[in-house]
Amino acid sequence: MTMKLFYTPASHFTRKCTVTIKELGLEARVEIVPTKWPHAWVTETVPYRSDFLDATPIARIPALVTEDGLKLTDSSTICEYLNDELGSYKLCPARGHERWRILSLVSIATSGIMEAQVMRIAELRRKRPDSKQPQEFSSSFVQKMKERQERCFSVLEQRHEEFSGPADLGQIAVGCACATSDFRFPDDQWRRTAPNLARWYDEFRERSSMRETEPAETPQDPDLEPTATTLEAAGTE
Ligand SMILES: N[C@@H](CCC(=O)N[C@@H](CS)C(=O)NCC(=O)O)C(=O)O
Repeated sequence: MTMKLFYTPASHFTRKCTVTIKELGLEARVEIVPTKWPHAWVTETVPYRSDFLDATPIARIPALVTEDGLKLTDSSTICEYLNDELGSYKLCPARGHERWRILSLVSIATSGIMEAQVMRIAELRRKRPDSKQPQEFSSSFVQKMKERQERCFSVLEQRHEEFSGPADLGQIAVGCACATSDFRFPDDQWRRTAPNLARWYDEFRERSSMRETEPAETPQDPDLEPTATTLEAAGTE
């Protein structure tokens, strides 16, 4: 049985996994299962494919079903599984200072920048179905997320010399986070905050694993727009 990775091309969390798969040469062992999301996912439980729900009760992508039937969610857990169990620790050693140094970069990129990016997008799309306001977002929340991103980019800039070695899980996560700032927030000034990091990223993005996984919009599926029944079941107003 091949592994199954539930995926959309817009998700930077999922891209961490697809870049890791390519860097480890595991493409033939993974079936990519595309998912389609209506924009309503931001505030509502939307209809999910049954195989996706079977793979993850969290209903977030990425989700990986392994060859022996383990169900893994969370991009960092999935990347560590691929590296540790199938990749002979090529992208992060099994233990010691170097492992934790690399994983500290993964956390800043994932729990810091990527989570802030997705929360900004979600907040900007917030709207109750019965609202007369075109948008209902909190400017201060959006600003808070932006400031979190800026702090993380500043720290990565201070650590830019750590990015000179061969590709590792930290570089992959940071590269995917930089890419989403360019893709979703082209007016952000992260390159000014982190000029040395930006120089590294402009080289890193030329790797075939990065070029072959460029972000694109999640396909929309009108058949997956929520119905009154699904909203009621989810307790949504
Ligand atoms: N911590 C998780 C975050 C995953 C996540 O937030 N995925 C987003 C897509 S980029 C998602 O599926 N959102 C749907 C939802 O929250 O309902 C990870 O690293 O994988």
